[in-house]
Amino acid sequence: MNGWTGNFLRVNLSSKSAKKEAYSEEFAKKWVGGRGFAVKILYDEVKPGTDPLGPDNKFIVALGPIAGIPAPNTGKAVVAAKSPLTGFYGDGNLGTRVSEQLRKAGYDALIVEGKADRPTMLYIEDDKVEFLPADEVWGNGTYATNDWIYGKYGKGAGVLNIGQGGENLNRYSVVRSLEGRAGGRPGMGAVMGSKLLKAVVVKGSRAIPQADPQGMKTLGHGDLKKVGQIDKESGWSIQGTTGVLSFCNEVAGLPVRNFRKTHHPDAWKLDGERLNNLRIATYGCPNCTMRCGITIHDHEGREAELDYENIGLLGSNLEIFDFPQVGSLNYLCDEYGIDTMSAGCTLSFYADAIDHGAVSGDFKFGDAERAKELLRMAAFRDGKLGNLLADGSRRMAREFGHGSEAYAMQVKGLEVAAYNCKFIPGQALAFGVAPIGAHHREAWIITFEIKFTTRESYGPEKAAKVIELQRIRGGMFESIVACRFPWIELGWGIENYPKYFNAVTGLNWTVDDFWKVGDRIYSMIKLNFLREFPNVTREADYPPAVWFDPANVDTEGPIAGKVLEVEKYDGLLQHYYDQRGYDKRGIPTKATLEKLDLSQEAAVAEKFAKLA
Ligand code: PTT
Ligand code: SF4
Repeated sequence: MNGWTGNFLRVNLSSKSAKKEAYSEEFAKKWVGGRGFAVKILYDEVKPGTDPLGPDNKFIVALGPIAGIPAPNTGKAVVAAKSPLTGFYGDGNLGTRVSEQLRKAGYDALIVEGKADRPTMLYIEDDKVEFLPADEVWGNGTYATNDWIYGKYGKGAGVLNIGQGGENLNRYSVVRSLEGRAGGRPGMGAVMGSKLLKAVVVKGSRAIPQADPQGMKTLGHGDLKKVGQIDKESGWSIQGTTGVLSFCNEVAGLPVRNFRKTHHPDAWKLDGERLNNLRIATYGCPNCTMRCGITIHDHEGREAELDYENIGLLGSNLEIFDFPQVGSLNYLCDEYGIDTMSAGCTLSFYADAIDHGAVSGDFKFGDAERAKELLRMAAFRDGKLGNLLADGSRRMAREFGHGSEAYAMQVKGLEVAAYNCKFIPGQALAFGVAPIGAHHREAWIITFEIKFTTRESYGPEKAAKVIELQRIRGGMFESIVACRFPWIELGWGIENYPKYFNAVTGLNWTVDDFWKVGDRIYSMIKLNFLREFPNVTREADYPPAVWFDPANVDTEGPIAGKVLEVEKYDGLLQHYYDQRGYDKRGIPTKATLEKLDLSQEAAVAEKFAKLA
């Protein structure tokens, strides 16, 4: 089978056993890879009701046909499991050498089952699989763990590891890579921690099977150069993702004070220009000529990497407008291996809940030193407060009561990304219907909404745009497994990706073929949600209630006097369901599932939801 290795590696930590498992070409074409493989495997193998932090959950690292092949930005991997934060399918995408090394070792996915009897590092080298003790680094943060691994295996190995957040089962702990990246926002780090799996190290020495290796080499290397050139000419990576901060502030879309405010006069202190001035080093994922990772000295003098989401949620949203202090918060999240975004939203929720009298406490917006201490408590589950913080904003709100759930900034349990949609209806929809919870990965339509249509509209064109972007971002990029930035940031043509796919697989797909795969994946995630929560339907696709609250309007600025309107949002949601072929509850109809070649899954779904 060209393009795919045709094998998964299944490892059981309880029995310390490993086996290579072949999968069919039909499976490969139906699910493509990455998120497609992960959602299907988890749906088939992890029963509803399974404890996400128990041995029966499975931790998956999944790659796609172009992952690891030298071509624009292919050094990415999907990590997935049943999420301890949201209670259903969760995943993330991070830059790592595992992408190339696991494929060279001969596998397109790693499936980790069971639970080790002691802290363990999984070492994979082609056919060799070893279960090595990791007691020496258990309790360490990700930086020291990385150094320990570097010392043993050098910098060429593919590495995934967790920090104290994952070890202590913080529900939004992430997986980290040696490249300074982090992924798996909905608690994929905690799933590793629950299995006592501290790290995965992979080395591979085989060729990845390709239909036209020479053609792909020429195409891939040439395109890497072209993308690098476009980046240089456009200057995108001078500010990287952080270039968007001043735009968000200008258009009243910045999260400030737990999303209660949408802009701030001090926001310029955290903008991309200032960050670039403070830059001490630049990092990038493997196979990338854009290199968007910008590091600065944090308040304590350590090297900290900052992206827009981290600045928005650990900075402006906490009303901390001091770059080195925001750097420190980001550093601590990376060291502990917890998600900057959920951590930022959880802390901002806590400060807001204190402000609104839902709970008493001593944390105030703007208090960077206390925020550092709270992050530590969340990572270590230190005391009652640490335990609460480690569970994320939704669980905290349920504990606090007093109506605080309305301003816990989350959807389906996953905290909202750094875009304040108080009056950006299309992006509010994008968060509402993002399949794993409020992640911006699936669709980002803010410039379309503000520049190319009207912000006031709740019309079908916005639902159509969300679907178009979900197909590209959440469908295609997450299954072929490549970074979407060349396309989204530099305008690198979407048609290039089928070209790479066809060169490695020998198939003749067009972009349209990927849309069907993307729709199939989204339906599967939806079914995955539904079988866990059969009675939670349309309301699950609503953004946080505070965005609809007239008491929460801006009193000045571009959206003064405006918030989202419930009835109109509901109409927009209906446009989305209609265009997707979902019923009024937001469930794919039988006909939709059949059209997506999911008849078998439809038959099973009939057991927990009557399909329309
Ligand atoms: C992603 C999410 C993001 S998205 C950011 S910043 W961003 C945060 N980064 C974190 C971090 O750093 N440390 C930490 N402890 N927690 C963090 N949580 C947050 O995680 C990321 C880049 C970025 S930077 C983005 S938008 C794009 N995301 C892609 C994606 O999702 N898919 C894809 N095919 N290509 C993408 N390209 C870009 O990659 P999650 P990364 Mg991460 C330090 O994982 O769970 O998906 O959440 O991915 O390798 O770090 O690169 O302004
Ligand atoms: Fe990684 Fe940034 Fe390059 Fe994408 S553009 S591959 S996130 S360094």
